[in-house]
Amino acid sequence: MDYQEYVGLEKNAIHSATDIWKEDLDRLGYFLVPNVLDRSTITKLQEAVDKAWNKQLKKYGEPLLRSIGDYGVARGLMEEDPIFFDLLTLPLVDKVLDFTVGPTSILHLQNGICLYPKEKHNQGRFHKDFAKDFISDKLLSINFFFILDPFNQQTGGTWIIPGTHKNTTMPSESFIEKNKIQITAQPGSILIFDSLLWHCSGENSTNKVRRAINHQYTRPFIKQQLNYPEMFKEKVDMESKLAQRLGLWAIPPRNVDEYRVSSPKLRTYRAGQG
Ligand SMILES: O=C(O)CCC(=O)C(=O)O
Repeated sequence: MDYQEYVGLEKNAIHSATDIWKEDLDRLGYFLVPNVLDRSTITKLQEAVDKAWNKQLKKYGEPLLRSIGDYGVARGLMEEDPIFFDLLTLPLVDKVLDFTVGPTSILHLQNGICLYPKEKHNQGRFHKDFAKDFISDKLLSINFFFILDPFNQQTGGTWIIPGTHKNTTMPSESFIEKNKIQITAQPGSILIFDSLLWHCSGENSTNKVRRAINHQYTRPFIKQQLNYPEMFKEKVDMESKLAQRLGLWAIPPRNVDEYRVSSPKLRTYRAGQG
């Protein structure tokens, strides 16, 4: 490609596939990684999401879930099936977290999204998952959206508005209409996006459910959507990477005794977590 060069204007050099992801994430606010999960894992996850959602639908009831905008969202998935723990320790997730939010990132949420045919989903309105009125000079929060069914115009692939992670103001309706794009992707792909990016689910005009699993990771000083340390402290090895990702290394000391331990290394909010 031919273009003009200017004194003092640096070119963004690409040396690897990761550099392409970094540039896309910075300029557009997202990138898509195809073929991360194999067919048998996808099938197991589809079944596990269905089971978790149907159990929660029965437990909490449709009227409540609809009234709080939670219809079609299965929460606390790791309580429902241990298969969901595996998604936290995938090498790709580690790799991307290392160069984005950082190696001490913790899970903020893990939700199964079931987009039913012709249903108006609460996530169907444009929103940010990290809806703050400021922009940090370091990335604070990132999403990994695991795609379990085909994403296209008919099934209601996610709509995103590239570049909107850069502004604190909401885009206008005309900007949205002109610039929104719909993600098309195969099951097993992961849509990775800056949590400040405006996005929403599409409309499912097929006769089948469209499933996905949303994960959000933040720097460890940001509160989680659910108290994962409390939920899983008995279930995971405290010294494992999984424990760190669940926030078990970033718990504020409960009292002065827990703060005044003989070394910061012994604190429940461990040294070096940031
Ligand atoms: O279902 C989708 O396509 C988007 C879901 C979403 O916006 C969310 O979980 O925050």
